[in-house]
Amino acid sequence: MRLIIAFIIILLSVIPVSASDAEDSSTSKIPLNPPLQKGEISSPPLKKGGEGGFEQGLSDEGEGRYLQNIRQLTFEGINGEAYFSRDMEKIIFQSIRGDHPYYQIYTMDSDGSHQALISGNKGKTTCSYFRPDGKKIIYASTMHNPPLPPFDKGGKGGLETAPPKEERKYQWDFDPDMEIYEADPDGSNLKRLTSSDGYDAEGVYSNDGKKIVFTSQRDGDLEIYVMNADGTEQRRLTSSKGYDGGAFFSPDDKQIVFRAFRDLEKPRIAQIYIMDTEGKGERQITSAEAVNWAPYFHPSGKYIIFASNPESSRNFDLYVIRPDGTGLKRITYDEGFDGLPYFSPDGKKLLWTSSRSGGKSQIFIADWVYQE
Ligand SMILES: [Ca+2]
Ligand SMILES: [Ca+2]
Repeated sequence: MRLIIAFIIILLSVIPVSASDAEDSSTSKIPLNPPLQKGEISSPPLKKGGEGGFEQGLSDEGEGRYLQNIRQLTFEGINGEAYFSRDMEKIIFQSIRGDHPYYQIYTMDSDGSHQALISGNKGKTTCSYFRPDGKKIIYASTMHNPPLPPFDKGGKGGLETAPPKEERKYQWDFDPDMEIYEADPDGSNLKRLTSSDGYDAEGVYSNDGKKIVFTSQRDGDLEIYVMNADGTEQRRLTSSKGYDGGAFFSPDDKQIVFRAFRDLEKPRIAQIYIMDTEGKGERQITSAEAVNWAPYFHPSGKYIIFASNPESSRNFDLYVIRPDGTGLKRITYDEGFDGLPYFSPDGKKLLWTSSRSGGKSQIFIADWVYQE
């Protein structure tokens, strides 16, 4: 799902990140298409709130139209991909912190308190999600065949398992040992739901809790699959070349919104698509030449929020668009990364991952005051 690991890998692998790239105006000024209405992008650039300003609920006038009372919920390590429980009491997310070299799954209260590791420290994990009844969670993990810890630069007995960076630069890294697990909300009672020869992750429940939509590479290409919530009846929904993933159900569970990197000639381009839950009736709803990804329906069903980087390969911001492809509006204006958005079940709050506080990505929450 919205898979921050995959995202980072995409950045490292298909988007050359270098100083010269950042300064290349030909790649940093890709216009949105259809073009934004002037009034929609004319708000002033973000004024930084100053050190720690986000705790004070400061936001710029552009963002302030839609996001109020912005607060940073995580401060330790690298954090991302956060989702509410249905009762909005809890948030589940992934983090690299402490002695854990890879992302692990944590929960916290919705005010950022009581942050707790629930995935242990075995292998890599990603893509966690609450079942709507709050009694179970899912996440993806390599725990059945965990990689050795990464090279310890301090020379304290760590093992070098990863090839040098240069060799990894253009490599897709979808760990074939990544499988989807179910657990109790405290991480106990683990049950493995997938066992395919290939990456399985990006799992989310339907709103009725009966299905899980997920991404798998079991058939060679990265495709979207659906299964019953107990792991039975796994079947494929997409069959186009390229990375189809990051799927979520619509509020009525009749549609699935996802993103796909389908243009193999232009690996920097991803688009948002909607299909029905049988994989039929697929239609593309974005068209900007950018990485349009991490889509999620507002609980009203009236619009979809997603992340895109039309101005610069490095600056992702949040946008909304209607399911018919109209009504594109920009939401965030920070110069850092803003992505992986997720609405609270009541539609009144937004969780997202941002590097706006400087440096590493963190989880942010705001009041969502958008009027469709
Ligand atoms: Ca595919
Ligand atoms: Ca941004």
